[in-house]
Amino acid sequence: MVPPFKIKVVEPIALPSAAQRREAIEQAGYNTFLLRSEDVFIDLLTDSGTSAVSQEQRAAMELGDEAYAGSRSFFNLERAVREAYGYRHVIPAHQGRGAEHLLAQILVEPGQIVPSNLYFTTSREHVELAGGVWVDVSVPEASDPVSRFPFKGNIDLAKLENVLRAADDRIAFIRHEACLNMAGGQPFSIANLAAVQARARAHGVPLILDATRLSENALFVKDHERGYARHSLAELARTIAGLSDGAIFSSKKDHFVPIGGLLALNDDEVARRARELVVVYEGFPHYGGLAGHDMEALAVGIRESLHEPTVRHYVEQVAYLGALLQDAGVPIVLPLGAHAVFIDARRFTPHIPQQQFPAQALAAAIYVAGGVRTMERGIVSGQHGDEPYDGLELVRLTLPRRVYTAEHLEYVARSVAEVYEARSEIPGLRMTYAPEHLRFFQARFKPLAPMPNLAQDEPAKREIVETR
Ligand code: P71
Repeated sequence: MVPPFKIKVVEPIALPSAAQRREAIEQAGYNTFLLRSEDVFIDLLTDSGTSAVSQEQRAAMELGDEAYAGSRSFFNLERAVREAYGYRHVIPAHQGRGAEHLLAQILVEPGQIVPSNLYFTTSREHVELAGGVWVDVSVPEASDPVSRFPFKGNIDLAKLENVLRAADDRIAFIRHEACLNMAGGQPFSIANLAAVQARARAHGVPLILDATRLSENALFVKDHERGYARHSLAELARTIAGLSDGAIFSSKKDHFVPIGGLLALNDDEVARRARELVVVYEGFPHYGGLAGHDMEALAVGIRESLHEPTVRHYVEQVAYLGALLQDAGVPIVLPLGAHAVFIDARRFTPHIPQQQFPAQALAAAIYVAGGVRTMERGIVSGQHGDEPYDGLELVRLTLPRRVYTAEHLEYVARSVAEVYEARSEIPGLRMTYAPEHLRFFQARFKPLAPMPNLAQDEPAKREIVETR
């Protein structure tokens, strides 16, 4: 699909030399989070806060009301959230995890359970810091990288019912994540969400959405769930949100803002407690850690997130990159999800045992080969303490929205294909430093054998002109 926008402001990028890349990844402890962005050519680390803002967002930012309390920009944001999703109470937060923190502090008592589809790192951490216990109730297809099931974001209703029966009065809330990040970004169906809601009601338990990437979930529903083909994304977003009691949003994704998050609720008492806590951790309830201009950009971004050509173009970009990688024989997770192509490191580097961090090693190798930054989503991110882990072992190539062109994606695919040719030479890693919380962000590694010389400066790459 031809992009439904044209580019007006650009940021120069350049490929560092092969020697610089090798030096940079070593300095970064073979952790792509620890690279400097100046050492990165194409940055597919995350779609979080990295999207391009629109001219309408920039114009709205000029009108930001920076009043500490009663900011006009807050009321604009509140109106946008109510119109798009229908929630009654809107509490801004500095980003998604700020909202997760408030929610966990309010709803989770020590020993209580949060059933959820798979996990998200920060969501789980906040539940556990509040003394809660995370229980996975995802469908089995979510953890199967070769299953073509289109709704890997669904909750397994039998698993959920078992948890609810066994622990009726110890359930804090049910968490249902849109475009399930750790599975590969695949959606839930509205039918599944409605069935989860019915069970939540029957047991008197709140159902909270992680509504991050809700707009792409709505598009997948429109395209793949029977009965919704004629619905607009706006109608679908209202329907989805209307099946829940509340939501957290990391607005840094499909709301096109560099910073921002939301806690949206229908229950008056929960919202009152959230407003009590927001002043302790985020700021006055009329800004929650955001500037007035941030809230203006977010209000506009929420409306843009329901513009079908914009969302469709993005999802098709992901599909395009996925198809290029498949053509090169690279094993990826299917079906393709919302925001990223996930390489299956177990099949890419079968010679590296999981204890030697194959996805982490592969992400480092991909950087060295072409200056492309990706993210490990395997044992480093997923293992909890000393618990055994034999889950997914993936490298995520995440697309910022409205940022890269088809040529960038073709370069990425060529670069990964080169690594695939030399895959047997990629060494495993050993971890030399592991922080206590969310270790993947800052852990450090050393290769168990020298990294192969993947970093050729092939002619196509050398043509790139240094601009600074
Ligand atoms: C992503 C991120 C950002 C991230 C966070 C933690 C580790 C690595 C990267 C953030 C999400 C998310 C979902 C479903 C809540 C958050 C937290 N994703 N829910 O995918 O995907 O939001 O980052 O705004 O605090 O790169 P926050």
